[in-house]
Amino acid sequence: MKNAYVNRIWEEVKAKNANEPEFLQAVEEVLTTLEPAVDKMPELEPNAILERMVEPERVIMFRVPWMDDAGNYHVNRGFRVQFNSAIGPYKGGLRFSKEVNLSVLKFLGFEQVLKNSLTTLPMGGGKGGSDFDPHGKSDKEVMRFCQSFMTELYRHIGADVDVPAGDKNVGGREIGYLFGQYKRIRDEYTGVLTGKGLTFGGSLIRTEATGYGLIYFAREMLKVKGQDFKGKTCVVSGSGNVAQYAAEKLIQLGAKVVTLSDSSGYIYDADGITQEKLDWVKELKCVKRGRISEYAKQFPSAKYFEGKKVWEVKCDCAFPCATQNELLEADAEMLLKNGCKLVAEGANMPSDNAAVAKFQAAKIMYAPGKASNAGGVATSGLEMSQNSERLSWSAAEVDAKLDSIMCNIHDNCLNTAKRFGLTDGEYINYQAGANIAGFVKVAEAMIAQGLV
Ligand code: NDP
Ligand code: 2IT
Repeated sequence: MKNAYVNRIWEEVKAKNANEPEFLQAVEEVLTTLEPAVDKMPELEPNAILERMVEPERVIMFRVPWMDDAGNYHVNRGFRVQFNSAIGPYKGGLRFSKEVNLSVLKFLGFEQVLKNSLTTLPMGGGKGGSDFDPHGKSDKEVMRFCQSFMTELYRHIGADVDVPAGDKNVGGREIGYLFGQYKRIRDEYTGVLTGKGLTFGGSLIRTEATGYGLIYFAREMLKVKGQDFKGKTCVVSGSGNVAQYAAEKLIQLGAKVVTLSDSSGYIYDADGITQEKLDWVKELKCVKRGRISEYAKQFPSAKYFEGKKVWEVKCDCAFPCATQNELLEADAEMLLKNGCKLVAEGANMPSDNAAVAKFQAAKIMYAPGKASNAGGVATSGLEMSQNSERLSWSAAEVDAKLDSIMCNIHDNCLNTAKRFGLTDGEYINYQAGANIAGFVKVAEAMIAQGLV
């Protein structure tokens, strides 16, 4: 890194957080692209803005004891990382997964600060979760875990303080149990969580929002080049919330979606996944909580590849929608070799920094998750607005707002890239555009609010 201030911060972050690889990866990705902005903003260093941007305002860590159906006791670790509240209450999801630790949640919280800034809505950034894995647990076990988790978390959150939502392995079922326990302990009915059920304050289109928003963003990228999705072959990884609705919107826009995956392997459907097949997947994943391999048993046009990743499939566009570091340098090389021209991230940090470097060097269209997956949290912001005014907007109204927010984010990334000379002919560096646009707004708010 050439800028002396950026370089100093990077060395300090590495020294202080040496045992947090995911957090370091996320910070490095951002710092390497911020230099053009930092060069032009001499006020950042005397205000210690970068120092404060890389340090969470508060980290809460707690014990979560719970009992399984057989009466055995278990203890998991719970977290909430309240990263930055310069532009609004902390906002961000909860992840329940074996992989959850401070490094993972700090990377997610750090990304969330910039992502929420891009949404144009007044939301700070936070993230939380637990190393509890709901796979294979009964509904009652999940309920008891969620109640115990909230029995500590409730004192740290609130509709104007910190508003959690779902993330990996935290969907409608978990949010329902968490909300019920919060309401019971606090004895108040507020929009303290988003992603709630439609009968108790949830917003229409929140379930669809991350996946739909991703495809709205990618549609805008194609539009810049005079293209659209009709007839394009698309690979999608994951088969959870984000993947399902990314695939759905792609199908609606005329693309041919040929893959879905989970952590065991992927399915390739040569005929393309139709809405009917996707409805079957939704039932499989959300109700039966089954594995994607079952798709190949159900539909003869599909094959299942155990232990493999979707990136080996020839495609025009790729949408990583599963998890961090699922798309590495060799995967990027494979995609490029097979002619892939667009990668838009539904997951958070799915491509590692070496893979991103390959996309940028090849000058394909590449959208970083913090811009292209921001539709989920943006619609959470719309759920907060509806809860505050005690009203529910129609699906069409929320979807139109989501679409317009994604267009705004796209244009903001594009125009910021142009302003800082990060375009080259047809090529647009959306990654740097997103990081700079997200960062500058938060930095300006922090400077205005003094040393806090
Ligand atoms: P879900 O839990 O609904 O789905 C996750 C999917 O990814 C599952 O199919 C899961 O399979 C699969 N998966 C998990 N780990 C791996 C792995 N190592 N390799 C391949 N597949 C894997 O989560 P979401 O869809 O909500 O989240 C997916 C990503 O999108 C995450 O990175 C999340 O942070 C991000 N995101 C989510 C938003 C939201 O609103 N939900 C908003 C913005 C970003 P398995 O069952 O085997 O674990
Ligand atoms: O990563 C994310 O943006 C989310 N998991 C959604 C967060 C939210 O508050 O809706």
